[in-house]
Amino acid sequence: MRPDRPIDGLMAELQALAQISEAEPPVVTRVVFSEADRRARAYVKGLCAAAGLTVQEDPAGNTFARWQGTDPTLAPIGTGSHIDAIPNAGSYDGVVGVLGGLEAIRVLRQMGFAPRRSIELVIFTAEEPTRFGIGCLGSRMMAGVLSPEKAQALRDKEDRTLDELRAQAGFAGPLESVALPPGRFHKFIELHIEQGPELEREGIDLGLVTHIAAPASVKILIEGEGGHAGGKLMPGRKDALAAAAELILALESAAKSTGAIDTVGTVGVCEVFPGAVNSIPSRVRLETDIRDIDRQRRDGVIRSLFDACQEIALRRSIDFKADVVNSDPPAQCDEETLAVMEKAAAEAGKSSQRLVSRAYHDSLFVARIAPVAMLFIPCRGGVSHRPDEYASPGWIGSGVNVLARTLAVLAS
Ligand code: HGY
Ligand code: MN
Ligand code: MN
Repeated sequence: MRPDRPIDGLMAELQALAQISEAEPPVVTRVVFSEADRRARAYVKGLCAAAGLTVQEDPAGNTFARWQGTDPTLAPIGTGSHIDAIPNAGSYDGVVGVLGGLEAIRVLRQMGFAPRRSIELVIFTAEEPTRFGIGCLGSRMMAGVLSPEKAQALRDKEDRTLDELRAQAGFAGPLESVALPPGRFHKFIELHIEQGPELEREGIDLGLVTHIAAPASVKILIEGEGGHAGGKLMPGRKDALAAAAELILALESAAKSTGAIDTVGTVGVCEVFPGAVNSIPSRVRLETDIRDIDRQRRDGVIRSLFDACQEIALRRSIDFKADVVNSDPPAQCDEETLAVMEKAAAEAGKSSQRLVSRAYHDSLFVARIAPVAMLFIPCRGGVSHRPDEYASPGWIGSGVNVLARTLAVLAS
């Protein structure tokens, strides 16, 4: 089979989708349930319908575009990713798996392939944590990892609920129906940019993911004492931001000292109150992101973070409130699918190597209900979650080519 037709059409679609942003292109910001997200969903659903797929959405906004197989009694092969994007992001994260997955389906249809198992393109809602502070909202609910009650308790920064926002975006129906039974997919494969430097540095065309890192997120509220920056002398101050600074460095040192390069710790959100230059910070809100491919090591860093909170609180007589938002196990990918992908890459004349995913993905949760695999393509300089994120047409074409071959084998 030679599913390596030119992908000019796909590249144009990627560019068109990148223009649908809350920010000035080339910056992509597309937070779930925002006006840009709704326009992006409409655009992609239009492409799926034009490709002859049957499109359905669940009450949380997960979208399923199905190519009916000859034997509808068999569980489908799934592929897909997300189209929401964090603030100040790029054009390829998630989108390559959605539009590239659609392109793989279009190539197979054009070649007259008739799948025995249906092939389903999935667009997961809210893969990014921006809106509600937790990542993979749609796939967590699909896998039954996040209950409807817990999902409905979430709030965004304007204190809006999931129910409110999903209704405004046109999604109704009980969230209970989002959870899918184990075996709903026979196999699930996600095409994604690596979001790391390895493939490009080694000159390898494709990454075959063996494990997906275990993400955790901890929210911390630090309560000190405000006051006049001039009148209140240094002795006896309860400066919440100075305490936060110590905590941020404590997290960095805990992540660096596990003895493993796979442990990472980041404080990506730091909100200071009252935020006036001449007023001592009385309250600071931090959001931390802690990951590792080894769950024990990752949990050790969370424990060190809590210990540091206690020690700093005592020494500075301030209060800390720390809550674990999520601390998920890593996922092991499906060996059978890995072997099919490895063979497909070789037949396509593409080099491939096995590697771990340091980013989390919806496949981390789909893995709870189906065997999953991920196919990585390089991204320039390993850069992601930035407007200069870039994947070349050659890299994307290789990914689509090998994904199409893999889908054809698994759906036969
Ligand atoms: O943060 C992540 O790993 C993913 O890109 N949302
Ligand atoms: Mn991302
Ligand atoms: Mn992603």
